[in-house]
Amino acid sequence: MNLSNVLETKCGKDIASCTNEEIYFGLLSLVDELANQKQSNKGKKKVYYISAEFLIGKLLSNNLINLGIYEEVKSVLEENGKNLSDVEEVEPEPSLGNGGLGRLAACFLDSIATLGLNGDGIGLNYHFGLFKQVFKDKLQLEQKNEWIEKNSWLNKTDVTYDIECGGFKLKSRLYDINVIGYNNRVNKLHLFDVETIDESIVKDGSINFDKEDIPKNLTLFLYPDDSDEDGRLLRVYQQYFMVSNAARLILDECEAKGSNLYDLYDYAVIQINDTHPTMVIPELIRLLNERGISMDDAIEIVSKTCAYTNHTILAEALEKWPMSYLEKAVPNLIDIIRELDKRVREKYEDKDLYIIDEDNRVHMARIDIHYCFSVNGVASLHTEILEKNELNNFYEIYPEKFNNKTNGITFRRWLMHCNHELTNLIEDLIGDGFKTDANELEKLGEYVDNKDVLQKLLNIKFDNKVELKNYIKQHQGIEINENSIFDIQIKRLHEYKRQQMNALYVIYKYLEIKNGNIPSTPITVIFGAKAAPAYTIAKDIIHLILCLQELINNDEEVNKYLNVVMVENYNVTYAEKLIPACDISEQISLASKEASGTGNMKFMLNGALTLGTEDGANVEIHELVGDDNIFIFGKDSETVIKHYENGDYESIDIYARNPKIKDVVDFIIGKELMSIGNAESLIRLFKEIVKKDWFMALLDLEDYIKTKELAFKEYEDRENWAKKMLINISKAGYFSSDRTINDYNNDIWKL
Ligand code: 26Y
Repeated sequence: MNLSNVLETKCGKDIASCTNEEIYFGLLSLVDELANQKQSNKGKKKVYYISAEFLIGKLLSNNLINLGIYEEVKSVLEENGKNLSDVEEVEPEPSLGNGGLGRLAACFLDSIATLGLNGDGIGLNYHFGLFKQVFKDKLQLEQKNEWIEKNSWLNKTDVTYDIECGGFKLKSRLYDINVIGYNNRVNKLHLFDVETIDESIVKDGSINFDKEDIPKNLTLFLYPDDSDEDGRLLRVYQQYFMVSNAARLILDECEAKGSNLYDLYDYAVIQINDTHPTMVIPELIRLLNERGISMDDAIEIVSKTCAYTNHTILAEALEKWPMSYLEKAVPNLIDIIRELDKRVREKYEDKDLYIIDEDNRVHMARIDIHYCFSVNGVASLHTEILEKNELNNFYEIYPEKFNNKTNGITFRRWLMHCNHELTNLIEDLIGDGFKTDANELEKLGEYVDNKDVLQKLLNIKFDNKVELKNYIKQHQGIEINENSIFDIQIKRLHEYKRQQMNALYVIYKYLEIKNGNIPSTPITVIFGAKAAPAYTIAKDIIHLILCLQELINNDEEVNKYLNVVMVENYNVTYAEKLIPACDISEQISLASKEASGTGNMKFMLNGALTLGTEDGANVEIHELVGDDNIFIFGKDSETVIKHYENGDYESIDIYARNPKIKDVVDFIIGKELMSIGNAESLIRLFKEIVKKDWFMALLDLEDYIKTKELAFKEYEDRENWAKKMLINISKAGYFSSDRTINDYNNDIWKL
């Protein structure tokens, strides 16, 4: 293929005279054509990964990489005076996810296709997806995120279903996105939409709409604000719409391949991503009943087909729907849910195992655990906590169902695409085998004493910092110092992730500098996070960070040594710029609360050192790199769990007893911040920390400050630091999602 000619034909004129937008659409059509040549839906058994989120990120460059034509496209464009990264800017980022769970689903799809496995994703086609974050007056505003218009990766299919919810029928429509494996097959991401959707009911610059008009609003947003009853009810409708379509599609595909439905599990395995798709269980049972299969048989068939992944132990994230909601939204499922509950009650006395509790709420995770053949956690500590604590009563009765699958990330996006320089260096040193077998990164270990290689690593990090600096300048007008230490915390905003503790460190450092204790190397603390629209304290934390940003960056005495930046509208695209530029990766959740984390893996792979607690996959990173190549602090999960059990943690004691901590916390309501910030918000946050501190930021603050200072000190020895970077990269192979998917396949899916 002569790429230059093909592309000119696609664009309808010579490349040099095309706009970036014309080139983008030309490339898009070229990619789709190449993908369709590869299309393969072969293999008797298929995994269906059902998820409310698929945080896939921009697709152009990744698809070019996976098709093996990235370099060629890049040089053809260069020959014509065009730049691939300018073309990339044209593509809007699909807004189909919110955080780790959605990004994990996207990495998994990449690995499933790359390993040549038969597996599709199923989800919803949210028109405005997760909101776009804008900062105004140092507060987060939410706006609708219009991504579909310029994103033609979505292919309209002729698949439609009639879905019956409480009160009305909905006509669905399936859209597909090709999932192109690296040098391998093409699978599908199936996204269902409702035909009657009406984007015009959302006013410009807002995310408000008439929540009651389900046929018009069903797929407008991801997790619409659920602070009111209508919002919560809408979520139930969304979930049912997603799984009812999924169930029909799965049954149709399996029947077409020759299944008599009694052998469904020989044709399909359904991975339920958290509890959001749980209703697929009763819905499948219902559809099998409709097709003449008895209740006993249907339950058995479905239980042999479905597997559940748990992503959290946070009580508030474990979904429990009031029966009254389900009666309203999904009347067709009520009898079946009651039947599933009845069978549990007949067998067990322990009320905590019941699906319907005393308050008439339906515990979704309990449906999964009783009626799936596999229950997995997402990091070894997380699975251990599920087995020993959170789900211990279930583990006692179903020990054989429980298993661990430590999360992973796709190295195509999180190394080859986002960090070309590092990828090239690695390839020069150890060849390109690591691209398909991530464990080969271990070979880098040979170079720990090679000064030339270590210097190259530092140079690449520096170049990436310059790139990030330019990107931030261009997008937010903020100037940062490429010669400073880049300390980065990017993840959803949540108290358990403890961005507030990092903010308290910033205050500590500010006060130190004011007192004349100047750091040897300047420090730039970077945050990126969206807060759920109704999560008040999370928004207060954003406000605090934005106040600190203004105060510190404008203070001539301090800003030479310390800067704070909260990037606006943090998303996958931003992560791809931030991660390669990072020196210190902040993974500071309260031990036991972060199921795994996957950002931690991305940073490690790109040569950042982790500053973290013994939580989630940090524990496994620590084991792999050893004490010398990570900065671990804070109380461990056992201690934390005991505090919760005994109810004996009082943040006010720490505040009152430790004058340094008191000074730092008091600063939140001191004159400097109160004069530039919103008093109500700052006072509320102050009180929360002093009086409640549910996620124990003050418990670990002292150790955090000490350990962070140590990390900054070690940064000064550049060569030694580069060694640590190299060791981190060389040990990252375990966190390839190819490894994770192989484990899922060997233990659960058996494709
Ligand atoms: C109930 C509803 C509002 C809800 C919406 C989104 C509940 C949970 C979520 C998202 C959860 C999530 O992203 N969990 C993360 O999953 C990652 C992949 O397993 C983990 O690495 C990460 O620790 C966990 O917080």
